[in-house]
Amino acid sequence: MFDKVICPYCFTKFWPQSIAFRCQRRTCSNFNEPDTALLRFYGKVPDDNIKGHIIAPRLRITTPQSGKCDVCSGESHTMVCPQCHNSLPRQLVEGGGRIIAIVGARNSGKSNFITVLIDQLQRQAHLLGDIGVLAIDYPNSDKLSTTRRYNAYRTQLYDKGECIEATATLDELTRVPLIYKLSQKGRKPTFLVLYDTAGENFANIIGKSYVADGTAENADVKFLQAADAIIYLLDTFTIEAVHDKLAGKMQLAPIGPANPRYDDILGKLIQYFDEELPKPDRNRLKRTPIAFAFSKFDAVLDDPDLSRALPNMNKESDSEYLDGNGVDISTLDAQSDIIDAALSQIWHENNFLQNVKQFFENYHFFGFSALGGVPDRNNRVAGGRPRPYRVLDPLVWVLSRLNYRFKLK
Ligand SMILES: Nc1nc2c(ncn2[C@@H]2O[C@H](COP(=O)(O)OP(=O)(O)O)[C@@H](O)[C@H]2O)c(=O)[nH]1
Ligand SMILES: [Mg+2]
Ligand SMILES: [Zn+2]
Ligand SMILES: [Zn+2]
Repeated sequence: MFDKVICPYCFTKFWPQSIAFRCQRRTCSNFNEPDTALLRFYGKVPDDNIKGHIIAPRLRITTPQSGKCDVCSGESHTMVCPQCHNSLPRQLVEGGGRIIAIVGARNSGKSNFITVLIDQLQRQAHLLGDIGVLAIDYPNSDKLSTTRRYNAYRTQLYDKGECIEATATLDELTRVPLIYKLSQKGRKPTFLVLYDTAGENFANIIGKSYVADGTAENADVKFLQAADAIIYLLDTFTIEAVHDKLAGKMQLAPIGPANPRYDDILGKLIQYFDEELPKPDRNRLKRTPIAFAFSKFDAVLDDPDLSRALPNMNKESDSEYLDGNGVDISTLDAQSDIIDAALSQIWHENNFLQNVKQFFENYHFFGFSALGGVPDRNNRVAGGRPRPYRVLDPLVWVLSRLNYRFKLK
């Protein structure tokens, strides 16, 4: 009858009946009490405006609409995770919405992808069918708000024409995803949960908790396990054959510990899943739709030698459904096959392919470009603004796997 809810912050699963609330009445005598769970999660207070007494879960048989404060008796409608106390969108709790996780190692192109993806969704979602897109903002926190943070990216990329560079700082905001709700009439909503972490998190956490002491208590692994579908970004410039060809003209760093291969972390993750996950969890993950999306494809398609490996792919022919005539998923299958063939027959990436294919049962490959060209030395986007190529494809495929109904060809 009920589905468990997955918190998009701490990835704990809980029954919706055991949701907690936050009393935000200023007159509540516990309004200023320290929130130890939130402190533990962030290591410090993420925003002074997030305040109020936590109304603990009670034994209930249905999902409550509100909670009554045990201190001031006021009613609160602000739902929070019973574990980490972050605010949760009501529809995620009540509707059992699904979660699409977008992840990638450092420098895989996440920030630029996210910025362009949301712009494209806002402009083009109608071409896919009646899909609505809505930013989910953190209540009472401008600092953590999806809209504010997205607009900062957007201003940089679209208004100033500057590429977003690899995230350097490790602040508490890297633990707060941008969250968007995708809705379609008659369907449960889907939440896009976008973590633009300073990639080191992704690598180090695995390094520390898996390789060093062998435990699984790390956020990234939990995140992947909890998601209903995954978009996994991979840095095309660290495919060896591509790197060999472009390193000179683009002054790319050598592949090594500071600039690891695109499948470095993925290989470790798969090894971990194979060896350590309990069987039911492993089987669920194996069936999870996963889109392997190679970023920065502009540079590959602009190179006459490299592009020969990719027949029928070129920057001038973007995703077919953008003509408004409907979605034909077989065009995405064809793209996946082209990339699969290039990886196996021309770029000699058989080890990666073997790893993916022996573990995942529901995968697809994509090549996309957020920017459409290589940024110049001053980090300005070629042509002054992004010219995206096949940016929506991974999401469209994943949504088709989650049984979205598109406008059909
Ligand atoms: N040629 C090209 N380079 C890109 C593109 N997207 C990102 N890059 C490059 O990759 C770097 C890292 O991208 P970013 O989005 O910050 O990656 P993140 O660390 O995963 O968030 C940028 O500074 C750009 O130099 C693209 O679409 N085309
Ligand atoms: Mg980034
Ligand atoms: Zn939580
Ligand atoms: Zn109160």
